[in-house]
Order: sequence, then C-alpha cells, then structure tokens
Amino acid sequence: EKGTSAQSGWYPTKISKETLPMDSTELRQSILKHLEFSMGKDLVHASLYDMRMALTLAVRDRVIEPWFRATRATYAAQSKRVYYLSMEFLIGRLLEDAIMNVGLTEAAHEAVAGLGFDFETVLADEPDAALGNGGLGRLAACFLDSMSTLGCPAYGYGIRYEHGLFRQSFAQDGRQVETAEDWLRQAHGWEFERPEASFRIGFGGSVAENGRTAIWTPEDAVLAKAYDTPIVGWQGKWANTLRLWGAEALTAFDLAAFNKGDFTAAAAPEALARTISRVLYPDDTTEQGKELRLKQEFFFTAASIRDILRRFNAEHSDLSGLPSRVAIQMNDTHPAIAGPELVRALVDESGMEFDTAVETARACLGYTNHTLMPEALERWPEELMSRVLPRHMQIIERIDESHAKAHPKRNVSIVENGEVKMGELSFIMANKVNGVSALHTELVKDTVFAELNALHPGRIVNETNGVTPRRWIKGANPRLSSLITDTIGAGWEDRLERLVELEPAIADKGFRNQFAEIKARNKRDLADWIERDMGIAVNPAAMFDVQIKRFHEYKRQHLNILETIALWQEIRANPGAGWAPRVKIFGGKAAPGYVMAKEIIHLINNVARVINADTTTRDVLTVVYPPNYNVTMAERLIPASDLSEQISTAGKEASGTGNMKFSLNGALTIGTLDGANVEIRDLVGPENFFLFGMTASEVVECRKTPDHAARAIKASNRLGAAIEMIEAGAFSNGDTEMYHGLTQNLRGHDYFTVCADFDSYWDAQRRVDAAWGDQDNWTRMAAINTARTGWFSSDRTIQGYMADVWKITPMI
Ligand code: 73E
Repeated sequence: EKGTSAQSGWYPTKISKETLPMDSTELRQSILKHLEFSMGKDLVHASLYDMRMALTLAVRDRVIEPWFRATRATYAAQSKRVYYLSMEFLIGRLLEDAIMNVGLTEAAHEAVAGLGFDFETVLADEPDAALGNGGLGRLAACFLDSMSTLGCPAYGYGIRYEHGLFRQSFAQDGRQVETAEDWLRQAHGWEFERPEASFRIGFGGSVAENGRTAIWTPEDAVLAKAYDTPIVGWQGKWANTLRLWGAEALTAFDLAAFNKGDFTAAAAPEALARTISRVLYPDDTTEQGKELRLKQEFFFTAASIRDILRRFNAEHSDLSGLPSRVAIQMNDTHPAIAGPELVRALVDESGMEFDTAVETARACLGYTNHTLMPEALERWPEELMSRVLPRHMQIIERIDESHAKAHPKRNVSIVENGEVKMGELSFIMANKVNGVSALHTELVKDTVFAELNALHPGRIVNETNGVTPRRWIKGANPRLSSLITDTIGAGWEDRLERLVELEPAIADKGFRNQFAEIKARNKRDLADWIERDMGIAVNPAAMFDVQIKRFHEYKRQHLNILETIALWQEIRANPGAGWAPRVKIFGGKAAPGYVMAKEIIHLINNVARVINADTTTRDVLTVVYPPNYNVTMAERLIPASDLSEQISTAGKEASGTGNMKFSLNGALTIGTLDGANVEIRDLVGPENFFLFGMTASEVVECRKTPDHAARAIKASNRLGAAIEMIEAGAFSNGDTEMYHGLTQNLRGHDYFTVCADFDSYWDAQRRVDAAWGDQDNWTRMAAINTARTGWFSSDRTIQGYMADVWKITPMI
C-alpha cells in the first residue's frame, strides 16, 4: 500500500469535495452516473438490482475519502494496528448502515423516491452477508463497526466464503431443511478485489532441518487473494478495512487436458483449490473437526500473518519492534495457528532465535475464549496436524517442551493423547486471554484454564461483550431513536452511556405513553409481516415473547416449548381466567448434524400447528416460528419484542449479545444467572428482570443426583403432563415414537437440567403475566431497561480491549 500508492500518487493531498455534505440532488446525480456508467442502464430500464447497485456505488464513493484519510493518518503516525482474525464476520446488510454512518439517510430516501423507487424496497434487495453462525460472528461485525467509530486503526481478516450459512426452510412437515446460500451470485457492490495482494499458502510436504531454521517444502498450495470492504464508522470520521481471503488455484486452467476433451480434468485444480473458501462450517459450539476446516483455518491465518509482516516490513526494518506496531486478536481458537505460523516466519524466514521468536509472537497475540462447552474446544489429531502442517507441528512440540521445562511442577501440555489442544496453544502463545462476560471469565479461570491461570496470573482478563448501537438501535429502531434524541438531545449514538439521561423522563406519563406507542407501532409492523409472510394472524396487543438464537440444548428452547404446552393446557382448563395474551416467537437454525436440536425445531413447529388450530385458546396463545432467522430478521423482531427469553443452563452461555439488544430496545428479560444476563440484571435492577433457575454452581450440584430429572418430573404435575402429551403423540398425529429421543433424554440424563429448572421457570412466567397486567408499569420497566443498558455498547468493549489487551491509543 505505502510503496505502490505513494509512487502512483493517488493519495488525495487535501480534503476532497467528497467529504463535503451532500444533498439529495447531488446524490441523485451520482446514482444516475452509476446507473449509466457502472450498470450500463438508463433510468427507464433500471431494475431494482440496478438501482440498489447504483445507490451502493454512490454511497461507496463517499466512504472512500474517510477510508484513504484513515489509512494515510495511520501511516503518517506509524501507529500500532489491530488485526482481528476471525473465521466469521456476520455482517448482514451493509447499505443501510453505511448510508446512516455517512449521514445520507434523508438524502438517499429523497433521491431514490425521486427516481421512482421505494427506498425500503431498494434496501431490502441487498442479500445478507451471512458469513457467520451466530454470536461469535456477529460480535466480530459489531467490533469492526466500533473500531471504525472510535478511530482504532484496524483490519478484520477472514474468509470470503462463496456460500455463507445455509438457508433454512421447514418444507418437510416442520423439519429443518437446509439449502445452499449464494450471496455472491450477484456482484458484491462493496468489495474491491486486490489481485496484487495474493499469497501462496502451502499444505503438507516435508521439512528439511537446516541448523537453527528449517525449510518446509509443501506438497500442495493454493493462492489466497484479498478482497477488501471498507467499514466506515459513525459520522464517517474513520474507516477500516475488512480483508477477506478467497482461495484460487495456482495453476491456471489445464488447457492441454481441455484440448484432449477431458473437461473435468481441465477444471480440477481450480475446483480443488476453491473448496477451501467455498462454505462456512455450520457448527456453532458443536462438534466437528474435519480436515478441510483445519485447512481453512490455516489458509486465512497464514495469509493474514504474511500480509501483516509485509505491511510491517514496508515501514520498519527491525522485527523486534513488531509488538509495538502489531496487535493480533484471535477470535476463539479458530486462528490459533497464528502463533506457530508467526514463529515459523520469524525463525525460518528471518533467522530469529527460537525463544526470541516465541516471545515476540506472544507479545503480539491476544486470545478471546467464547465457550467452555467441551465439544467446542478445538483439538486436532496429531497425525492430521503433522500431515497437513508438518513444520507447524514441530514448532508446537517445541513450544510445548519449553513451556513444560519452564514450569516443571505443573502438568499442562498442548499435545496430549495424540491430540493438539488449540485452547492451550492459544493461551500459551497469547499475552492476554479474555473471557466475554464477568461470570464466564471467572469460570475460564476456575475450570478449563485453572492450571494455566495459576502459572500465568494476570494473563486472563474480562472484556464483556457489547453490540453496536448504530445498527441495533439507530438503524433497527428509528422510532425509539427519535424519542431518545428528542429527550436527551443528539449525540448518544457514539456515547451510549448517555442513555442514563433518559431516566428522569421515565417518571413522566407523557414520555411513557410515547415509549409504549413506539413499541406498539413496531409490533404492528411485525404482525403485518408475520401475516404476509406466514399467513398467521397475531394480535398486536398481545405480549410478544421472543426466543431467537441458534438451537442448542444448552440454550433450552425445549424448556420454552414445554412451558408453552403446559400453559396451553392450563388455559384450556380455565379459559376465562383472564390470561395475559401471548405470542410466542421462535427463530434460529440448528447445525445440520445436530439431531437433538433438529428434533426440538420439529417439535416447536408441530406444537405451533396444534396450538394455533385451537379455537378456545386462539385469542390468548399463538406460536410462530418464521424460518431462516438471520441478522435482518433480528433487526425486525427485536424492536417489536416485549419479553426476551435468555434461559440457558447457568454456566453454559458464555455471554450472549442478543440479550443486550433486547434490553436496549425496551424488552424485559426472563432469564437465568448466566453469561451477561448477570450484568444486565445488575444494571437494570433485580426488580426489572424476571430471574429464575439454578445458579451455575447449583447446576453442578444438581447433576450429582443421578435421578434429578425424574424427581423434578415427579414433583411437577404440569411438567409431567406436558412430557406425557408429547409422548402420547398429541403433536405428532398420534405417533408415539416421534419425539422419543427428546423425551427419553429429558426423563433420563437431562444434562441441561430442563426438568430441574421447569417449575422455577413456570413461576417466573406467571410473574411476567402479572406484570403485564399493569401496562403502564410494564412500560416503565421497559424504559428503565433502555436507560440503564448503555454500557453494553461495543464501543465500551473495544475501549476495554484497546486499554487492557492491545495497548493502543485511538487516532480520533
Ligand atoms: O455466548 C455466546 C457469545 O455471546 C457464545 O456461545 C458464542 O460467542 C458469543 C460471542 O462472544 C460462541 N460461538 C462459538 N463459541 N462461542 C463458536 C464455536 C465454534 C464455532 C463457531 C462458534
């Protein structure tokens, strides 16, 4: 960048006209220019796609100036840079966010309408970039937004998956059916292809020892090619780069084979290489461990490390200075090979002494742990690692040996029982290790990394997750945003702690009425969408009770559906008891290979079918489960929610970030003391939070009683009856075997203590009902949730990382 760009002289030397404010007439001109010269259309023949692309390119033009300016300022200051390495970036749609950040929302609305298109329809034409599974990937996307907003010089590095997360339908009688997602079928208007930034990434082969260093001769190699997307921050003050790597074949198309008529052979090298960036693995906190996954991890990590070193070497000559210029964050263990790869580059390619290289690498690296679920802690067979990355395996063994030598009394190792433990590797190679909520960080210290924490006190720190208020309040809930601005004035979007200034207004009945009216309007919009999309009429005055997240047993969607069944029975037995009307809304996907999670999805759809057909309960209970939950659907659902279901088994949800989005948008939480729920409850106050269930340590205690589930079922008629209804085939057209796996698990092992927590959950739900009865007080509690949760801005989280982990000062 520095070398080539300075020579070719494209650096703007002064603030260009692109930074000046733009009105709708100028934007219109720019859209028309792009329609003509980029899309090759005139307005009369422009399709929705043409209009969306022309608008995208016109807005993208406005992002270039802050992007160049940020790059220039970073070079000029020789600033340290953050490199955020993540297998997932769940960014969703970009257009609306970018328009908002560069202050063009009104102008764009006006310009697009003036050209004869509906603005919302144009925005909705953009496919979601679903390059992530759930919370981990969405967190990375929120962090990109906050790093740009705060002026933290940063690059996001990941994989440009051709196919993001699969599309979900319930085509087979309510069972999840997966189909390929193809967001890249249309041109991706935001990215810039960078063929000059390409690296050869090798796999396999052999290692020749050569004194202190070694020469690795890979057997296969692919090309990693960079694709850059500018990420502009709030008010366009700064922009960073998301650099995603696409895999290509090194050897071009085999023309000789083609000419002989062997078309498959001709295309083979290309097809093979491309598989590496073809699909996102659809596993979130669940088991896998495929060779291709390891190759993906190495592919993007190695390309990123090479890019980082190239950039450093262009500015500096002494690699010992690396840690003062480079902070590399590993988003979970997926990029854990960054440690050995950096050591390999320093030793084998730059001749650095091994121990010095390990110290240097460690001083650059941070590791974020996102889960304690044993099945999600990555381990690779030693055999596989040695075969795919022979030099890295040697380096890992050496790191392991020297760590063991330095700490002879402790029994911790990276390689154990023929497996390489990536968590231990990441911990040992990082100078800071962080958990993602206060509770989770304590559990990290006390459980998985207890030994390592004793050896390296102070290495583990907490950085509680956050979410970007630009997307999750300003963009998703414009009505609430206007009320906030009207009440506390402008400028809260990048100073979210200012939401506390709302609190005095909550005492005012007029304010509460406005707050309630906004929620009601958001709910009417959602009800219209549900009716349009699913053909289900829901009562917009009912309580919208929402659980949206990946399907996993620990998240306990089955606890929710069991309570739904029990409630339905209770309403049927006593229809006139003045029930609080509810719409239960579910959303989420299951990993395609996760049988139990898919059984729960199927059950929910069948319970919905049966309950929604019951005319006696129709007015007070409806269950809806729109398929293909994604970022865009979350933006639609969260502002229209009254009740947020955060009901994981305590000790299992590392943090949660959906929970924060709900609170900020004025939903009350029913939840366990798990992850960031603990901090939400501390902030909003226990009287504004519906707590239930065992604590993390009580869960551990409970499991010591082998028949805890059977006892809980025996003690709870409601729970027993709900399980029996499922077993009797009430939701499976009389088929008594359909949910056998699920009910047997509940009656037997019930590791996630659904049964033991059921009564407590039921009681909390009835407290929710009672609270719903006083609508004005409900609104007061909801508004308090908004006012007191400004701390959950990802700006605050990033400030924490900058101070505690990256040791970097922002540039604005
Ligand atoms: O609690 C969430 C957390 O809020 C946690 O389950 C999730 O990360 C979020 C952000 O910190 C998470 N995802 C994964 N592990 N933890 C994961 C594991 C393997 C593959 C993909 C994702």
